[in-house]
Amino acid sequence: MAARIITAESAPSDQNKIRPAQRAATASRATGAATRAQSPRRDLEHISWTKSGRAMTAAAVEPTRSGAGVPSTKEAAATNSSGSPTRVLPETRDKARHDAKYDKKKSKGKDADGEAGGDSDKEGGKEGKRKLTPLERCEKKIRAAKRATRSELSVSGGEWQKHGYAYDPKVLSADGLGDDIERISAKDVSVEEFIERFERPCRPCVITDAMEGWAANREWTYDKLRAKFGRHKFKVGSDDDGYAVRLKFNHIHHYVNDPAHMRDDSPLYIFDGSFGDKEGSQPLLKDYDVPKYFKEDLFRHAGEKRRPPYRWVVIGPPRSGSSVHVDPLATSAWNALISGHKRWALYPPNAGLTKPDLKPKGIGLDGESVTWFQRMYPKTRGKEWTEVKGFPKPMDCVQKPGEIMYVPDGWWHAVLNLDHTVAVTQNVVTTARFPKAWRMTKRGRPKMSAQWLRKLRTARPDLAAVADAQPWRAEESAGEKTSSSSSSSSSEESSDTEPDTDPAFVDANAAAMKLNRLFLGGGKAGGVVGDETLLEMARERKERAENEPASPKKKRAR
Ligand SMILES: O=C(O)CCC(=O)C(=O)O
Ligand SMILES: [Fe+2]
Repeated sequence: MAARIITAESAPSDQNKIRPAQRAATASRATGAATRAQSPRRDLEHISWTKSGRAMTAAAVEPTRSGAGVPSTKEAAATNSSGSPTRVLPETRDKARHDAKYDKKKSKGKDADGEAGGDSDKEGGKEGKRKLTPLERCEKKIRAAKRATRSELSVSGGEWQKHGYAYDPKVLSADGLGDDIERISAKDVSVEEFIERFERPCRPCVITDAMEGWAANREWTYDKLRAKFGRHKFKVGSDDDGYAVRLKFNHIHHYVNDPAHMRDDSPLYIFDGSFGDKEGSQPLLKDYDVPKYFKEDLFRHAGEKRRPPYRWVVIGPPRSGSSVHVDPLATSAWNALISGHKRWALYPPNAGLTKPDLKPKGIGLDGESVTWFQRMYPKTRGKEWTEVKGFPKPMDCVQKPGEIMYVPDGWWHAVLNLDHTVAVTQNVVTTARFPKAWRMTKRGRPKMSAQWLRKLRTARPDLAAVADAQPWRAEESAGEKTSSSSSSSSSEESSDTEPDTDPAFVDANAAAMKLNRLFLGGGKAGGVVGDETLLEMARERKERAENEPASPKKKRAR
C-alpha cells in the first residue's frame, strides 16, 4: 500500500476550532457521483451584498425592505449559487457501480488533498488510458474531497443527499425564530462601553456599521474569488486522520453550481484557518480590518508561529454550517458576514450544559450542523429541556450581511448557512476575558502558555500578575475541568463515559487527538505555518500521556 505522502497541502488539520470536517468516520465508503456533462457556469456576482444588506441582483434570497433577505420557506429548496432552481441529474447505475469499485480499490492510497488514488489524471485500464478532461478532473477532486471528509457516506450511493434536506423548505426557514441577540452600532458604542456592556458580563451581541469600507464587501464574491484565487486550495474539511482536505477555489466554484452536488444535505464548507499564512491566499488579509473592539489580541504575545490558529475565511452554500460547539481555550469570537445569512443558536455558559446534553447519542446526530438543527435544536425549545432539565432556551439570531456576531467565551453555539455565505472570523483573548483564557491555556497548552507568560511579563506585567494569581489545578478551578486534561481522550471519544463539565476544548480536542495519534506514530508535518503549534500540541499531549496515569474513565475510540 502506498505510504501517505505528507505535503503542505495534506498537512494535519491546522485549526482547532470545531469545523464541519471534524467528523467521525464510521462506515465503509463508495465513490463519487457520475461525472456531469456540463456545469452551469452562472454568474455568481448576484450573491454579493452591499454593506447595507442589499443584494446586487436577483439572488437566492429576496432582500426585504430592511435588507434582511431571509429566505422564505418557498425559496428554501436547493438553488445554485445564482439562486436558480435546479434539476438533479439522475445517476446511472453503471457509473455508480464503476465508482464504487474504483473507490474500493483506490481509496487506500489516497492523500488528503481531495485526490483519490494518487495524482493520476488518467482513467481506464493499461491500454486505452486517457487524460481526464478538466471537468472530469474537477469532479474527481470533489468526489475525493467528499469521501475524505465524510468517509462514512457513500457518494455514489447518494448518501450525501440521503436526508433530502434540500427538498424540505423548513430546513432553511427562519420563520418563527426569535431575534434574541442585541444589536449595537459601532458608530454609537465606544470600546470602553463595549467592554462594560458585553465583554465583562460575557454577553453576545451583533455589531453593525463596523465593516464599512472593507474591500471584502466588493471583492469576496464567488466570481471574483475564483478569478483571483481559482488555483489556490482552500480547506474544506479534515479527513479521518485529521489531515486538511483542500480544494481549489475553481473546483469549489463548480461544486456550488453543479446540480449533482447542490442538493447535498450538508455541503462542503470552506473553513480555512491558514489563509493568512499561505502566499496564495494571504492577499485576503488586506480586504478586511479587525473591528475596533477586538484590536487587543493577547495571544499575539505568544508569537505568530506558536499561537493557536485564530483567523478563518468561511464560505459555504445553503445548509452548510458549524454544529454546536464552544470555541477553544476560552477564546471569544467575532464573525463578520460579508454576504448571505447565518442562523445562530446560542446557549449561555454556566447553565450546566454539557456535551451530552447538546449532542446526545442515539438521536441520529452526525456532526453536521443541519442535522443538529433538525434533530436537536427543537428539543432545546421543548418543555423537557426547560422545565424538567432546567436548561435555558436557545437565543436565536439571523445574522445579515454587514453584521458581526460577537460570541464571548464559553457560549455554546451552532450556525447554519441559510444561503450562500461568505464570512471571516477571528478568535481573540482580551484583557476583560483574560483570566479564564489563561487558566484554560495553561492547562491545555502548558508550553505555549509558558512562552506567552514570559512575553506578557514585559508587554503586560499587569496581566502576568493576574496569571500568577490564577488557580489552575482541577480542584482549585472547580467547574473548569476540560477534556483536554486527559491526554488520551477527546470529548468526542469520551462523552459517554465522562461528561464534559466545561465546554472549552470540547470539540477542538477531536482534531488535536487525531494529531496526537499521528505524531505519536512518527508522522512528519509539511512546511505549513502553524504546524509548529500543532506539533507542539501533540508533543505536549504526548508528554502528559507519559507523565500522567491514564484515567480509567476515558477510552480511546480507535
Ligand atoms: O460561521 C460559522 O459557520 C461558524 C462560526 C463559528 O462558530 C466559529 O467560527 O467558531
Ligand atoms: Fe465557534
